Amino acid sequence: MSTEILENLKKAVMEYDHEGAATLARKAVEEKVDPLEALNALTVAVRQVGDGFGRGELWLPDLIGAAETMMSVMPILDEEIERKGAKRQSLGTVAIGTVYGDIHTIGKTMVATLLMAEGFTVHDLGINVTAETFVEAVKKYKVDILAMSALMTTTAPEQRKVISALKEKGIRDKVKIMVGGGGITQKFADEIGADGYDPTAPGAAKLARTLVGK
Ligand code: B12
Repeated sequence: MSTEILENLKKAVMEYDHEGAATLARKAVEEKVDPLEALNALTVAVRQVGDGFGRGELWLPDLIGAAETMMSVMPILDEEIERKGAKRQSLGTVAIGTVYGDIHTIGKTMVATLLMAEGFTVHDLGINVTAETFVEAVKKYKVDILAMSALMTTTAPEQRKVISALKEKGIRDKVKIMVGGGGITQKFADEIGADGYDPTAPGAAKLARTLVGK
């Protein structure tokens, strides 16, 4: 049954069927399907559309349709994930955002949700976040971990810029930095001097625990 729901969820995203996807997401919650698996199914679907776009077989409206469908159902699954992870002591404070010039929000929001579910206090700075805003957030919220997402080869270098800005302000060593997003690799993370990288949202939550030693 759960496999059928997940397959139908994928199909709904690929067909931009908002209502169908919402109904299936609610059904998944009711039938106790692991919300992480459901999120994963949505991710697979949106990536398939992205691959089609990359090959020139699909168009920007296809990308937008799939992304909007996924985003419209994420709150249903997020609520369930947060409910499951509720009532824990905070493991630390995280500020997260998608870097300047980049408006991709889905992966960043997934990571934010899973960090919350893991037990972190999370300040989501949103998308298109400038280096200055990241630096301000580190100071303002006294964050333990700064998490940055970048989806494009053109915006990945922004992560290096943020690390340089933190160094200039003399606060680089006060915070752990983790990076991710479709445009990032372990090699790149090492090159820019990040403390950690992971290609998945569940992996990001585990990495965050390691970074704060918990
Ligand atoms: C959906 C989408 C869009 C949507 C975004 C909607 C939204 N509100 O987010 C829209 C249609 C708006 C869009 C626009 C554009 N897009 Co776009 N988009 C995508 C697509 C299909 C999926 C992205 C996504 O949401 N993936 C699902 C999430 C869950 O994956 P993720 O973000 O990678 O996150 C996962 C991990 O990376 C990790 N993670 C994420 N963040 C972090 C952070 C940390 C700290 C850690 C540890 C882990 C982590 O956890 C997540 C879950 O496992 C990708 C294709 C792809 N294969 O990714 C193209 C893609 C990223 N886009 C691309 C392009 C070119 C564009 C546009 C320039 C198109 C255009 N011509 O206008 C614009 C750019 C706009 C801008 N300035 O940002 C290219 C980038 C190419 C490149 N390598 O540079 C891609 C790869 C498509 C392609 N194959 O060509 N896009």
